[in-house]
Amino acid sequence: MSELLILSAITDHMRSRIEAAFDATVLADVDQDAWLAQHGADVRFILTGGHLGVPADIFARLPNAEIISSNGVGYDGVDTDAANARGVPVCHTPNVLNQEVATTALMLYIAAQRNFEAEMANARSGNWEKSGNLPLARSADQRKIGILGLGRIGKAIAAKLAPFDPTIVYYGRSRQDVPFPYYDDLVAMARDCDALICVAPGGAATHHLIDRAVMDALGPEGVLVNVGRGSVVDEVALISALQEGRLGSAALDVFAAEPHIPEALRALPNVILTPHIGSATVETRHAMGDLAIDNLIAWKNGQPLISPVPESAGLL
Ligand code: 8YV
Repeated sequence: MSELLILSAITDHMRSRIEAAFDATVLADVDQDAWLAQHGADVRFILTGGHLGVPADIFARLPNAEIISSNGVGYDGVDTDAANARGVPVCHTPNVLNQEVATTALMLYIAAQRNFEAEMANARSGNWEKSGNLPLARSADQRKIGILGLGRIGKAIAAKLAPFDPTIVYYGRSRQDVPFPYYDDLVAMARDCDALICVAPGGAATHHLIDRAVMDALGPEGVLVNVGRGSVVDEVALISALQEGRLGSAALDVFAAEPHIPEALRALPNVILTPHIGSATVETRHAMGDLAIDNLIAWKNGQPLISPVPESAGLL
């Protein structure tokens, strides 16, 4: 008997909370096929991550699944149509990571703007003493910054940028009641901006939204920051834009086929790359894990889910 099946990596903190509340199995710890054949029908609750979701072949072997809790705000890997078709609600972990991801965006923006990685390398390598200073960087202050995806995290990014006295503008599906000018055309916004910060979710609606035209509009001095999803950026177009100097620089935390980063991208001097660390701190992963588990406990106790995804609204 195992009522909870865990598909994603969990922290020690999550493990101890789960052990106290559930009879649980981590799928990676067992012989998957044999275990699913023997215990699949016992599983009522699923814990997974937003990239992995619940693979269709596994979901099919969990006929009595009642709830999917996805540890992350983005849930593009979770097939919500398949879950809806089976009447299984999905929940995720919004809000608790807003500040952390905003900090990551800010770090990347400043690092790109101020050429921080190359400056650090110039000092550490001893080249400063031999060859002197690098060309001057561009200030991170008083820039016009476009945000793609002005949701909860996008607004936190705007707030964290405030001391840099930026002009914030945004592009998204619709105009919002916010004090920032709205663009209904991403290319036009990119043309007007010094930097574009992408915090858009993944999925079909945002796939390759940042294409060659957007990069060319951002231009040879422009900075592209991506802390949303790699799928939003046309990575092939990005590599050539950076190689050809049509785009100034990019600072990326997310990639099209994680954890793979194309060699051509890694070889470029005008990129800053981090391995999807947007929410990766002890404190924030603790809070995300708690919310993912609290949703499962609420469901088990017959209480309302704390943070269901909008697509599940019809089931609740
Ligand atoms: C994590 C994220 O990498 O929450 C998200 O959508 O992209 C990150 O916080 C991921 O969710 C961990 O499962």
